[in-house]
Amino acid sequence: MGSKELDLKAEIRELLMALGVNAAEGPLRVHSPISGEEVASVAVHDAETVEATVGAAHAAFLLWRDVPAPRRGELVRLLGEELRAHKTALGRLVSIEVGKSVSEGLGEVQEMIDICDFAVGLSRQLYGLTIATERPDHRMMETWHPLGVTGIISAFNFPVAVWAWNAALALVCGNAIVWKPSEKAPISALAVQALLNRVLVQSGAPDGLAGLVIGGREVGEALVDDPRVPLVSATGSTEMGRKVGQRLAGRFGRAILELGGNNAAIVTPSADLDLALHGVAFAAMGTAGQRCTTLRRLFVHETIYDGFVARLKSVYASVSVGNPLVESNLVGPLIDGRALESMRHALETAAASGGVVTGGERVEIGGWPDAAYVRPAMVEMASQDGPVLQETFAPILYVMRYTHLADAIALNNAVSQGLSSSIFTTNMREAERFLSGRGSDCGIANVNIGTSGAEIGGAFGGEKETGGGRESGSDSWKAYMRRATNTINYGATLPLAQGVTFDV
Ligand code: UN1
Repeated sequence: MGSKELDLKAEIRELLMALGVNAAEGPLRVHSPISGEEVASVAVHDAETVEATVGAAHAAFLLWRDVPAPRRGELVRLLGEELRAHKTALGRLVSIEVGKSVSEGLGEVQEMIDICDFAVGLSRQLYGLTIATERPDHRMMETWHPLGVTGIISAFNFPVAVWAWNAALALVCGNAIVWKPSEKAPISALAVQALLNRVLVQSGAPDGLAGLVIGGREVGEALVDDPRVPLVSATGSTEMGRKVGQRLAGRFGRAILELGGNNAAIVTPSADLDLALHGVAFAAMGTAGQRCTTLRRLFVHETIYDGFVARLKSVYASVSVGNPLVESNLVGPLIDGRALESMRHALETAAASGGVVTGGERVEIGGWPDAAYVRPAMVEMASQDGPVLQETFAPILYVMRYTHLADAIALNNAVSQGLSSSIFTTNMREAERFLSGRGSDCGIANVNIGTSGAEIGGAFGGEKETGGGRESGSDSWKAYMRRATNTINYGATLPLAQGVTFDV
């Protein structure tokens, strides 16, 4: 495909038509990172619209919470069907809007379908416990109830899948949702909202149950500050999460924060090195290093360091960088020029402190001077400091050597983020130690798999500055509901707990 022949603007128009989106034009200009060109412009909302959207969502919530959970699951089942039917078009739209490879764009929609399936099953499994009581003729139990309007703030890099994690769970839990997508990816959000709107109508869901608000900071703040929104799930930078978390804490709102990662992998002497090479390559370079789970730090045992790093360098030198719509290209563009600048800055800082940089050059892809393509960079560092301690949202892999596993684990943990981590080893003791309480301190710890590409069945999220939230699978649903403890006395007397007496 010659770059000049690609008319992304026209293709977006066609895709939106195929997906049934009728979006008003407006002042928010959308650029495809594939070409750097403006491909669409969409309308934005203001704080008043947010207020009205939340108001409608709250009214819908009051009705939706009374719908039996398995019936709520039926709505999410229909959403999953709609996504299956439009997987190709939506995946392509995601690829064009944020510059993912075709396979990753489709994978993102698959992740949405998967979480819908999960949530449908979950809609019959919102279990509470029955708990032994200390009093005769009493029963104690927990019940889980719908919480209210759930605000969802999503990032550009997974513009629709992370919304789906939250939306599918929130809806089966009996909540209404209001979504503020990234300003860099409003088109995919409009498309998903159009699909959802269809099934909302089809299933007779209350009006206003799922809202979409587009805009910048003031739109996000209006959502976060609204007292009718008891829970906000926000994905993005640690800086953004700190602000959102503090505003929510000020009004005792709940937060699910999924923020920065600075993920590491350890390659031990017993590792299957072919597998490790593959795992490291995908985790570090996939999605052009723009996943929160991207591998950013690599600790290689000194006895295998030279051979392994040499092989990795040749993979870095040969990986095909270019238009992500061409299937043979594994590394697409950065989201924009600012991302390119921060990558350049990190590499300069690393080099100034003695890091040996391979790659990282800007790559001109024919005819698109405004696009930000780079060759992924590897930086050999003598120690873990400076830019290694920060998350730069770009394909930079800092490589360091280690002697003792305990030191490598300590280095894995010695950053302020705590999302994902891996060990490549065939030694059972090493693997188990890494997974143990004194091993990796991250929310995700893997063996012989890279740091990225988690399945939806597990809880997703991390510790420390990653924000502490958990989304997606396992029992993450509990964060979207409120828990009530119920104690029932079916006897004729009133024994008090803790043996307290109060004879009136
Ligand atoms: C993100 O980058 O915000 O585990 C989410 C992964 C994907 C989700 C990433 N399933 O890499």
